[in-house]
Amino acid sequence: MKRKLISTLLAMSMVLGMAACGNNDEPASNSADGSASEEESQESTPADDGGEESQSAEDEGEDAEESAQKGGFEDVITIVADSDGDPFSWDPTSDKMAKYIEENFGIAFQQSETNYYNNDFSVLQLAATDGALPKVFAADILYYPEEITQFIPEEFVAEIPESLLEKYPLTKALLENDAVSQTVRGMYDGYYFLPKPDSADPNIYKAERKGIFIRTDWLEKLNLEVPTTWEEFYNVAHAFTHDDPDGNGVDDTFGLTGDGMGTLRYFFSSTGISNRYWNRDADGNWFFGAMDDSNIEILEWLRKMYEDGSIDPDFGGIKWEDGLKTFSSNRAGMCLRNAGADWINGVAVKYYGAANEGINPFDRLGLIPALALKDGDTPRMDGYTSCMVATMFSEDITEEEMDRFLNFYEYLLSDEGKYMRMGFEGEDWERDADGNIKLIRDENGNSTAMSVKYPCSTVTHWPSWGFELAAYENVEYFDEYNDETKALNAEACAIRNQDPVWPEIGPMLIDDTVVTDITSFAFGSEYWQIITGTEPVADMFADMKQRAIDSGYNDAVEAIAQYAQQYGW
Ligand SMILES: [Ca+2]
Repeated sequence: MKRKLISTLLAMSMVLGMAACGNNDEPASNSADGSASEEESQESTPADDGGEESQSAEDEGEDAEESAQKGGFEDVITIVADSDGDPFSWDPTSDKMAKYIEENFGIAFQQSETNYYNNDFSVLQLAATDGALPKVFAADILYYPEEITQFIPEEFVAEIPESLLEKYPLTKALLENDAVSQTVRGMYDGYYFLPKPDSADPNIYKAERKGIFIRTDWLEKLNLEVPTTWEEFYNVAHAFTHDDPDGNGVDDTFGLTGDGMGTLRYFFSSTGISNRYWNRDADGNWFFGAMDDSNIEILEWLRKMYEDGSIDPDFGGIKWEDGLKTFSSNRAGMCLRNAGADWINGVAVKYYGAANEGINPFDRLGLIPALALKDGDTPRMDGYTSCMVATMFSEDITEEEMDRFLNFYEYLLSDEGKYMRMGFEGEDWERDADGNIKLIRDENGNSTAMSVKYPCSTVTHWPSWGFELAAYENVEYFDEYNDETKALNAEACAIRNQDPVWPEIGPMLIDDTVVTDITSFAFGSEYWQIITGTEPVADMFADMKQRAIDSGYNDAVEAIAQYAQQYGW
């Protein structure tokens, strides 16, 4: 992800309103794909708000092999492009993957100068106003809604004709299942981008990939279970702090560390409200989740934890590396962090495992994937709405070029094509008799370093950041603890996916100062002040709300209501 963005977003990570894909950081280890994005993020909700299952990946895959044309192109079209990944280079004489794409899909890609991965969005915006956009480019629409609110009405980008989409059922299904695409279609009456979600398979991560890593060996020692409610969470944190879970006779441990309120607020969706985003009540009124009084109950539990000394005193402003360091040094029993398959493996191997040699980290680590408000309630996590990258076409792309690109994109979505991001079958990976994908390793045990062996390989990344491959249980993806990682991830997803809390998409796409000005109101640090405060939680919460209203909250609500009326949200 974009390095410059990271600092900006860290500064913004506790703000209201925007998609706030902040707290972006170094990806966890990822053996098969050097460019895994780690986005604290949002992701495509099914357009129907999650009510219906979409077609399974397998079914779609079978259709795809017929829908994408492979081979039979008489010429090679060169398309200037940007994939929102490491800049690629293109040399079919030395890069087998580039050669393969030219031969089978009739495309040669040329890396654009806009190079969004390493440049500010302003470079892309300038190219847009100069009529110099690359034919294909990708950038984060939820960071930069201008891509929608400016690029589409000013006709910097081309509409994707529905007649073309008819040829590509997987691509069409992806658009139809993507809530952001559907919201934009409702606003501008057409498809103007291809979504690049974190996972091309919407059935894996229906909810945000957040988790609280927990020491299961400590739980066992104290005869406790992995907590599922806020009260149990409180009790476990208390026991980890006061009951000597490591059994050394010294009072030297505590309950919770992690990466701060920005992530913890995802767990507030136990209330049924998305704390970090805009919501609508039963009467259709818009409200920002962090303003809702239902949060008081959770803040009360956290206040008690703070008073007990069972939450890291630096939690409010902690950096994720420091939280992981504390956790890995066996001082804290729980650690809040991103927790998709990639991060589960990263925490277990790169952090906990590296600091505790000679043990299997999965003998000690479990995961709290979501919490329920009360006993008997379903644990809930925010629905995954994508910190999503949009792949767009410049207005001067020809229909033939777009068709050629869409054909390649369709192939990448197919069951065969999606494994191209792991290289080639028989060379970089192989399929065993049971259909499991295994990495082919050299005598030192190393699998293919994609960006080294195939310098063009980021051109296979348009359909997603590849998190589906990290999650699929039948795909070997990690060098260490592959099976343990996938099993724990699947267990966590099964809980989070039960009943995600879906935030509203429309307000994420608003580019209006009345709404964005209120983003300077820092709910994360306000919440931390309440947790660490001495006045009653409810009083401090009411005081916070009043100050948010004084800084323009009601105007933002009204503006959103107007946009909602205009666009039919
Ligand atoms: Ca101890």
